[in-house]
Amino acid sequence: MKITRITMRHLSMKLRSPFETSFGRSEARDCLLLEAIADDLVGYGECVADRDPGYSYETVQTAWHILGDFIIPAILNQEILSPQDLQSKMDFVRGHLMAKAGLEMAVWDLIGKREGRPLRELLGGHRIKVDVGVSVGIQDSPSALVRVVEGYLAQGYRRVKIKIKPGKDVLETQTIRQVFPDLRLQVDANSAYRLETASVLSPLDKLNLLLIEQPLAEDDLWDHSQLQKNFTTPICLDESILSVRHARQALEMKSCKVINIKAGRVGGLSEAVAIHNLCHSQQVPVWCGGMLETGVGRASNLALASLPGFSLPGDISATERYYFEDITHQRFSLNSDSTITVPQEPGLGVTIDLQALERVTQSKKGFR
Ligand code: OSB
Ligand code: MG
Repeated sequence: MKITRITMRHLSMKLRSPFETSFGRSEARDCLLLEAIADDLVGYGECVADRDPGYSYETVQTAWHILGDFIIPAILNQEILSPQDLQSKMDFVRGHLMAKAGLEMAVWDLIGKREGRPLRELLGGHRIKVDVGVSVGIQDSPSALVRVVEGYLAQGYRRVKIKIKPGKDVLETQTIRQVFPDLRLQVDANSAYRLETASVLSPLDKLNLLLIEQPLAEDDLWDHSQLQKNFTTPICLDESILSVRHARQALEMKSCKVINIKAGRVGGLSEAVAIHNLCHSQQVPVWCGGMLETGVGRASNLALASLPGFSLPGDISATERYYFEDITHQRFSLNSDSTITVPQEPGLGVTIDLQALERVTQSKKGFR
């Protein structure tokens, strides 16, 4: 296929409630939406870089620059044979994996629409619904946290992740465990500790957690391997895994026992599937992480999480957990068994509410 036109938009969507992690607090979620036209088909892709460089060095503005000034000019009107072919055409750009992943998603959507097949099927997924959980931001007090978790349990979520940071970690997690003894519970530190300071987390090892996510630095595999030796609870890596090579090295070094896969973080769905395949072949559990996506990115996450190796619930929640209004006509809701149904329509399986899209568009740029 040849992509003849692309529109790139900077979106800002107000969150229903502020989301706080160890790297900061946000009231709104920014991202880029790519609209790619090939023949008479329109494909969409979400680039999950945020406004601030807190989770990753990439931001909406770096992605805007890399896509607009380098990647889009290089691929426009070129024959693109497959997502892999697109990746080889983007190879001249070092890093900037979220920018690349956003465009790759639009190409997957176009391929699915051209072939009349849902993304789930293109990726090799079989599940028609996937187990999900909710990621709960840092709250003002342990009792506030209990109330928020209670609210999500009342909505039907059966797995909860709580964000932690130094000073808001052990007491918070112990409190939740005490109030909800059987809850499937995990924590995420987003790189807030160092090997020397992570010993404060040792009481967590007695709380029957599913996993402890990304306690140490984003560029560190070695110290995670040292930390994992002191914990029975599996360490799960998020920020540290940017490629299938990192995943292989992390497993060889025993830096983790579980991997969180986000297509945006690893440069796209192709690399995400490769990491899944590696882990699946070694019986290493993986799960689908989230980046507070719009309906576009959520559809992509659901398709990815339908692959057989995704054996733990994903950070994929219902639309209403994030936004009052979304940019897709489809709103995702939680089934009574704490699952969300995977879209079945061709490509991502979502259609865009153009009026809603205009309301959240901060700026846009067209290429042809
Ligand atoms: O570390 O998993 C993370 C959101 C933004 C950036 C990083 C993370 C998160 C989440 C939210 O935990 C997961 C979701 O989309 O529900
Ligand atoms: Mg994480």
